[in-house]
Amino acid sequence: MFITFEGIDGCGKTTQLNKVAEFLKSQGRKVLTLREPGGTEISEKIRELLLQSKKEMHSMTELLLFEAARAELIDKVIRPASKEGEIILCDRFYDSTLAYQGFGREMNTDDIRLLNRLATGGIKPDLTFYFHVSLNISKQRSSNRNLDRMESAGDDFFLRVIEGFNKLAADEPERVIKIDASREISDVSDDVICELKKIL
Ligand code: T5A
Repeated sequence: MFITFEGIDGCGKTTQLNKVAEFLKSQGRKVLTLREPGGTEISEKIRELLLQSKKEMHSMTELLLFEAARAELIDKVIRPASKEGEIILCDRFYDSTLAYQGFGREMNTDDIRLLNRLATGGIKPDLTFYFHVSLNISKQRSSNRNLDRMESAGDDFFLRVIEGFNKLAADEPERVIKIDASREISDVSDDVICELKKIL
C-alpha cells in the first residue's frame, strides 16, 4: 500500500505521517517513510538545489527537477519496496507538483500529468490524505523558521496552491481524503487513523 500526505507548507502533514507510522508499527506492520523531493542520494541533492538555492529558477527547470527527483525515488526505493509488500508513507508526491507548479506557477496541468506519468512509470498512491488549512494557519505554523525558496513565493501563489489541492481532492474523492487540519494535532490524527482503519 502506498499512502501520500499532501497540503500546503506548515499544514501539519509531517506530524501526521509520523503518527500514522507509529500506529502502523504498533500493529506489527512493516512501514517505510519517505519524503519528496528526497529519499535517495541524488533526490536529496536535487532537494537542496530546489529549496535552498537563493538563485532565481525558471519554472520549467523547477518542474523538471521535481520530476527528476521523483523518477529516482520511484526507481531506487518505491518500486522495490512495493514488491516487498511494505506500507509506504510519502510526505508529498505528484499532487504537490500539480498544486504548486500547475496551479501555483500556472503551468499547463496536462503537461504536468504527462511528466508525472513518465517519472512514476504509472505508480499511483492508493490513498492520499490532504491536510487542509488556511494560508493564515500555514503562515503561523511556519513562522518560527527560515523560509526556503518555495516558501518565499508570496500569498497569491499559495492561495492558488490551496485552490489546486481543493480541486484535486474534489476530482478524486475515492483516493484523496480531505482532512480539516486547522484543529488540534490529536483531533486531526484521530480522523486520519479512523480513515486508515476503514481501508486496512
Ligand atoms: N514542492 C514539492 C513542489 O513545489 N512541487 C513538488 O512536486 C513537491 C514534491 C517541500 C517544498 O517543495 C514544494 C512544496 C514545499 O514548498 P516540504 O519539506 O514538504 O517542502 O516542506 P513543508 O511542506 O514546508 O513541510 P513541513 O514539514 O515544514 O510542514 P508540514 O509537514 O506541513 O508540517 P509539520 O508537521 O512539520 O508541522 C509544522 C509545524 O506546525 C506544528 C508542528 O508541531 C510544527 O511546529 N503543527 C501543528 N500546530 C498546531 N496544530 C496542528 N494540528 C499542528 N500540526 C502541526
